[in-house]
Amino acid sequence: MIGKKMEAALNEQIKEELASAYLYLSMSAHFAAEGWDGMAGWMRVQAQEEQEHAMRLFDHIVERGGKVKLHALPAPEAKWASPLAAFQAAHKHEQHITACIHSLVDLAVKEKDHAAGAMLQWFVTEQVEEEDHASKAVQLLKLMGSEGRGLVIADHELGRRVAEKD
Ligand code: OFO
Repeated sequence: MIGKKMEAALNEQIKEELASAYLYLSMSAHFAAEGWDGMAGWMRVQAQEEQEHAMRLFDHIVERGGKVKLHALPAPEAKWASPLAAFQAAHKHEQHITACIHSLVDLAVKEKDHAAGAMLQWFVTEQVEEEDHASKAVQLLKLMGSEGRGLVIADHELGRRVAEKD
């Protein structure tokens, strides 16, 4: 049986993951409207992964006899000054999510909740990848420049991203 504190904290994290999905969907919509199909696709794959993250937490709560409580999601931003600005925002967002996951691991230790601790280790590893993906995209956009041919090539390159299986 999951403890009340951990249940509440994981419910909060479900909200964070779904808010991440919402943010990346908004970025996808923004890029699609601007004609950057590759970057729109990258963000769409990312949004899909975030929903899967939320469901991992959802299932953990249910499997341990807890109750999932869904919270209201804030409306995400809808416009970014440039592709680089959007990917920098994505990278910053992932750093925030990493901090959330680390706090949850600390709580699992404090509460002696070994089951949650084990489940959360997957997220610790995943966040290394999440930050790396966003940071590599930022690096690519910086290298290729903010306009013209360079950006077209970067868009094509980022569009090659496909959903990963864990
Ligand atoms: Fe769920 O990792 Fe990104 O936010």
